[in-house]
Amino acid sequence: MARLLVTGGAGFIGSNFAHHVVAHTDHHVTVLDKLTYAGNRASLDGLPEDRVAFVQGDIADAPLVEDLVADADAVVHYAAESHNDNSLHDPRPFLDTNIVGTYTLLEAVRKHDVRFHHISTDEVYGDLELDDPQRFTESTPYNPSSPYSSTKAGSDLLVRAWVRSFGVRATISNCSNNYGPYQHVEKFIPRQITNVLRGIRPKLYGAGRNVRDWIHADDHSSAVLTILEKGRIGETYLIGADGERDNRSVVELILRLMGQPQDAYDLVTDRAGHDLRYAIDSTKLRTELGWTPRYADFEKGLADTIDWYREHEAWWAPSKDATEAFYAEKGQ
Ligand code: NAD
Ligand code: TDX
Repeated sequence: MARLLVTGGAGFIGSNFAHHVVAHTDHHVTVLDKLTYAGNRASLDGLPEDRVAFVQGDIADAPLVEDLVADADAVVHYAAESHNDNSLHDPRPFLDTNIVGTYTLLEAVRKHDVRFHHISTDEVYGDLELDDPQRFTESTPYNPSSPYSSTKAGSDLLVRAWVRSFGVRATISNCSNNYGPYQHVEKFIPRQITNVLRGIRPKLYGAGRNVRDWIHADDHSSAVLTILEKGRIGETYLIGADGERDNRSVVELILRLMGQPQDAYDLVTDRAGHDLRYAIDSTKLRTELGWTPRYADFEKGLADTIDWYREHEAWWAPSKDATEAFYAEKGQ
């Protein structure tokens, strides 16, 4: 049994990880989460109190972070400002949390010699043309486009520097787009599902040609556990499940699964600097560490996710109106 400090564990992927750890290991989890607009304590409901502790706080609060890190065997760092559209509107919190927060954690794990796993994104690599036969690999040069992805890229580089300069025992993973339960309604898939549930037409940015490489959040969790257990210190692993789809086909699938006409969506103002395509080559993780995803069938995973939002309106309804008001102001 290990004691894991999970930052951002009340967010989408961090809470999925807490559920996964409780179901598949005997590790103890302490969640450190600020509960920003994106955090939801209810995402941890139902987890046993003797397995999961919750601390509300900021990863940039050095004394708090030091206390918690001193008691942990490993830190799994999910906490971040995570939404590209917000980063275009107000970049500052992205610098505070993604850069200064990560720095604060690195100093604490350095002092207490605690194993660190840094969660990052494929967006640090920029984007690909639609017809590019290449996908991102661990050696693709960094080329981030947005304030969000540039702060994630900055945090990755801090981790690499702390490994090399100070001998911190860290690994990094860069994952593609996640879907599944507990995702905030500002994000693409939950926004469209909850729009349909509310009788609002789904909104596609631009022409809807942009491609994302979808992975179920539970597969992301199993990959992170694999890296924690078997990953080589100082290494980066790309996580992906060969799930490339363009946004238009995802909206059409949601509409079909929800019994609506497949053209019942609106094309709206495009995102500034909108990355065209992400695609992950996860060969290193699969061949070196033996990981494979469980959710091979995107349509089935999406249908389960639609059911989850249908059944958990009390979880998402409090955020829906404010999220739609934010988008409406921008014509999206
Ligand atoms: P999210 O926005 O749903 O959750 C982020 C969580 O971090 C929230 O609970 C929030 O309260 C917390 N948080 C924010 N600032 C904090 C601070 N200063 N101190 C403590 N807690 C703070 O994000 P997510 O989609 O779950 O993403 C989690 C991580 O995974 C991020 O690092 C993100 O970059 C990365 N990632 C996400 C995706 C994706 O598809 N969502 C893909 C690849 C990588
Ligand atoms: O209403 C929408 N309509 C639309 O067409 C929204 C909210 C999004 N989109 C498009 C933009 C993207 O091409 O859908 C795609 C997915 O958008 P987001 O859910 O905002 O995700 P993305 O910008 O791709 O970033 C996500 O994956 C990588 C996460 O939010 C990041 O945290 C992660 O790093």
